[in-house]
Amino acid sequence: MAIQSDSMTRYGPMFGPDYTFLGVPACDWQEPATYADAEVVIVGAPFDGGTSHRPGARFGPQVIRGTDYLPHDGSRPHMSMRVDALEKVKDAGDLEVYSGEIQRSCTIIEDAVAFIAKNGAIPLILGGDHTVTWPDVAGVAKKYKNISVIHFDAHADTGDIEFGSLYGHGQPMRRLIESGAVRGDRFLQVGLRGYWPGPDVLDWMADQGMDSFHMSEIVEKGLDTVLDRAFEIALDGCEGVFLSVDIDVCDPGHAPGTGTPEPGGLTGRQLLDAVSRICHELPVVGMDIVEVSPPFDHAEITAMLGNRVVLEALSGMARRRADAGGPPWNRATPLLQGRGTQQDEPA
Ligand SMILES: [Mn+2]
Repeated sequence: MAIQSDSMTRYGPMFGPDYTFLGVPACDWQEPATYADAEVVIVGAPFDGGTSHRPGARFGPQVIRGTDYLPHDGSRPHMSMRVDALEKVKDAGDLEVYSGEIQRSCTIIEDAVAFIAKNGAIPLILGGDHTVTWPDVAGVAKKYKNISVIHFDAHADTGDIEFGSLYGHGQPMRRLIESGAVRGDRFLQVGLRGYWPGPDVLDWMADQGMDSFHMSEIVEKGLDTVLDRAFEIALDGCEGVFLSVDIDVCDPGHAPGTGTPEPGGLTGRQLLDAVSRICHELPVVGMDIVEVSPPFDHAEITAMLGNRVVLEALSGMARRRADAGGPPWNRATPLLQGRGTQQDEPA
């Protein structure tokens, strides 16, 4: 069904007060002039109508935007990377999506994401459950013909029909491959574990040429080795990378506030490092973070991690931009090297 983009308006955060991601300037996704100077446009997709178990991710955008103890002043200089994560970021608010209408909501999200991408910004979508990655990636794929996807998750999300439906948070990756939006052999998955999906779905994934890294392989080889391999595949003949982060890739001890927690995952530290590396070393053209479910969170653990995943991604992108115009930054650079008033005073 066709939803006209002009039927949409900036809604503001759909659940809660109307504030932007840590105070960055607001923009209107339908008015490209309002984000012409931005590299990244944040947009909320507060949709959790595709959940198979615990809902609540519709409240994700609100907490990801605001869970931070520092002033929400639209500026976050990264201590070691020496760039301001928020310098070229604007926030378009939440799309008006109704969790009871899955296809209509997905169409609204895809239209907005495609429009933002075509107008030159990197869409960064705050979910919402993982259903939204189907329209997120499909929207970005309308601009870039050849994209690869790096997908952090406990679950493969490659189910075919679940609960009698083709659409839900367990199936977006299958829909993306079947529709031709992304090639199966350019689909990288990191952090899989638990007891779903079953052998028939794993057979289908193998037939598509997917590269899916189970936690046991990550533990055996090390996360950096797995990422190096994923980077090679992701860059092979691709114009850009879409990064999709399901917060349940982390162990429930690090991210309890999520709908389908699975023990034995990554640490928060590992996820932040991986996201930072990806956004610094790869041409990321779109990103989403999904499955943060505040009603199941404890002490804002998951909300804080979600906020930092976004900040580390933005810092990595800002550092990539800075590297292009000057001496590249090195992860091993000591924090205080080259700093101090004596070195910094103009001649
Ligand atoms: Mn998922």
